Amino acid sequence: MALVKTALALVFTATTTLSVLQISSAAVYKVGDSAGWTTIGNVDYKLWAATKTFQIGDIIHFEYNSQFHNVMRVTHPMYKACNASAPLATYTTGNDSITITNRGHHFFFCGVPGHCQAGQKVDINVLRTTQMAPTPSALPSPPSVPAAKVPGPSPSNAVSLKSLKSLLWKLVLSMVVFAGFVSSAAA
Ligand SMILES: [Cu+2]
Repeated sequence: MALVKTALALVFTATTTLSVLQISSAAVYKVGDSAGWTTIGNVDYKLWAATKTFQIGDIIHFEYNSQFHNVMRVTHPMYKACNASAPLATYTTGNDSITITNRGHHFFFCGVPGHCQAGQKVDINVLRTTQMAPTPSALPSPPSVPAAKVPGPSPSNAVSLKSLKSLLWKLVLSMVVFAGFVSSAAA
């Protein structure tokens, strides 16, 4: 039975490793990538957001010249109307990191008059589906994204973590099978 215990211990270790990876795989997204948070160059923040898959725990990073811009988190109606009269939160450092803690839409715009109207606004949408626990049916499939337009520089460490995770899952599965085999053989 020592073998079973060893196998179970290995399963536990691998599972723990997986949960740690789950936490550490949070990505940091710089809004607008190299352009940052600006009205210069007509950055398409809608397209920028569409090329990302935001998850809970991810960090949204706004980088801008605080003399000319700011970041306001607002409701959907305020977002649509570019109404900066009563923001839910205001960030003004020029180097603002906002951690996403819940699902759904997170609406941001620049509160400087005219900037939101000029397109300095972004909708960070955290979908219900995750890689680890996919919820079947219920949800409409996410809208297809014209991925070809921008070679989205998705964080490369997230990609390698994903493959590492799938590898670990295979390991866990094989060990579970192994443990089952050993215990049935021992019985
Ligand atoms: Cu601005």
